[in-house]
Amino acid sequence: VLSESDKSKVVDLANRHTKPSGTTYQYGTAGFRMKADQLDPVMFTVGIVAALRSKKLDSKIIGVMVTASHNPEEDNGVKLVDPRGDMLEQAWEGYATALANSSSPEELVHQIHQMVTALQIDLSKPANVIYARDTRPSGPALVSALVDGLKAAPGGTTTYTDEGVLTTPILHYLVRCKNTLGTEEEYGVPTEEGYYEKLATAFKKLLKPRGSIDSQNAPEELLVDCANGVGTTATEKLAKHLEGYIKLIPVNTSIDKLGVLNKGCGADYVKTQQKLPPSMVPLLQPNQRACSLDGDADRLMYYYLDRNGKFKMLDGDKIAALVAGFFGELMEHAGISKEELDVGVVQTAYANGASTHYLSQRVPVQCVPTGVKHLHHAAEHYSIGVYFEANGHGTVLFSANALNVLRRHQATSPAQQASLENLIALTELINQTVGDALSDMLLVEVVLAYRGHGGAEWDSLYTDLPNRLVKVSVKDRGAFKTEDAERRLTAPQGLQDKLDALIKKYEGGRAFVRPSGTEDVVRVYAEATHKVEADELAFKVAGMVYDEVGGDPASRPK
Ligand code: G16
Repeated sequence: VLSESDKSKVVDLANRHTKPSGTTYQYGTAGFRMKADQLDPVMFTVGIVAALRSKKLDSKIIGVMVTASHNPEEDNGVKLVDPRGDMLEQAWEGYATALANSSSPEELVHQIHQMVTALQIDLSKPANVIYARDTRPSGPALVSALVDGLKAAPGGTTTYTDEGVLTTPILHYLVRCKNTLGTEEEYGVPTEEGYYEKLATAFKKLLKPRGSIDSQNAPEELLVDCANGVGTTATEKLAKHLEGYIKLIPVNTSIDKLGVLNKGCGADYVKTQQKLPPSMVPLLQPNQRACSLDGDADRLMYYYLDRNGKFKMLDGDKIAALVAGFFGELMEHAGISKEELDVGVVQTAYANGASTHYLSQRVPVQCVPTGVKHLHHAAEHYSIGVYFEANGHGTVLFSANALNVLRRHQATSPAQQASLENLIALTELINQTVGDALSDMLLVEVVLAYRGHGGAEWDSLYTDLPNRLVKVSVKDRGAFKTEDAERRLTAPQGLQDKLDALIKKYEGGRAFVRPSGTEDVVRVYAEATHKVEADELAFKVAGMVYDEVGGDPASRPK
């Protein structure tokens, strides 16, 4: 299938990006992710895959995002974005992995040949790709490797555009906007400014200017921990569009300083440490809420200090509970029945048991494996699909039918009409392509303002079961296999039985073990009725995990 000149182009360029022997790459939870200094050859092959994906989909625009999100600054990663702005179709992950693991340029040519034949890709079609990166210092060099891959793509011309330094959700937004431009499904103005404008316009429709009744409960200002990452510029730009409505105050904004990205701050810090980022301590007052983004601004964690100044966390589960209830309420107020539009929630095994209990009494709730790609697809089965991971990664999806129902619905009173307009504005405010911290933040503020609630009232929807997350470094995390949406282990053999026997001893005990798809660790989650027991259970399980497969003795959980 590949012409001789195509083959030599691939070989020539691949020679500049050879894979170190002994390294194995895997398209994981959120694409390829590892120490940045190992990624060069992967970036090259991802460039080829992106171009082939575009050719396969009639030259539609494919996105490539270079980021390692919440991971440490020295990591980096790359993920592919499909034409509607969602994650790469899973069937292609295997091809991306096979190309990345080619042991030589000639082997790479062979793998491309296999892929093109199996997928019947018409190579003569042009390809269109856009890419962006987060603020990591390793980004520019990795982007050069990506561009070499795009240049190496066989067949018709590959056109590519550098969208610069952007948040992950903005890149997803751009991909969808560009692919739908001029169609009935037009999603928005395909520019970064277009994104801010779209969010701000919807927010202003929902929350009338300060001074009017609707907005009296909105905070004067909101502290936004930007994790010293790309969320800083996005928050600053969005803030300008929201002047007079809400004042966003970015904190942790050192994007040019080395070594501080996600360090002691950001959404992952808050979720795993269950405490305020130290930089927030002098800034936050009792009864005040604030939020944290992660390194590429696709995760959001809220928190507040109660009236005694005690830290309280409002995670992705709490956001799901807040938002799902709000849609139910607005639909009722707009005169839209549950038969016309169903609301459903998608979670993962990390969802706090109390949140699952609370939500299940109100709406259908589904549990899927970790990774936005899994949640997103499950949420598409509902008219209004709310999906959030406990770590704050999520969004709300509206089906095509839901949008039609909203457009056609005839309100019978001014109050119904107002609720209907609010529902329609929410479809504009919420990023439909992927979890988006900034869009989710505005959504939360809208719901709280409507209800006249602050952090404490929101928090009181249900009380989290005490829980603990532990990472275990083991020799081979590949030895751990799971089933039942990652809630049970099938390998190593016999370990799940031992875990079951242990968990039974704890009141309200629940625990599971799964290999991470973004870090070289095994994750352990445990919850129980009492905090000490949740902690003890987590560490006992972690010890069992370590003892099963071994690893660095220094990292045996204590
Ligand atoms: C990524 C994924 C999330 C996932 C997280 C942790 O987040 O997008 O869906 O929850 O990794 O995954 P794992 O436990 O497999 O390491 P992010 O924000 O880093 O892109």
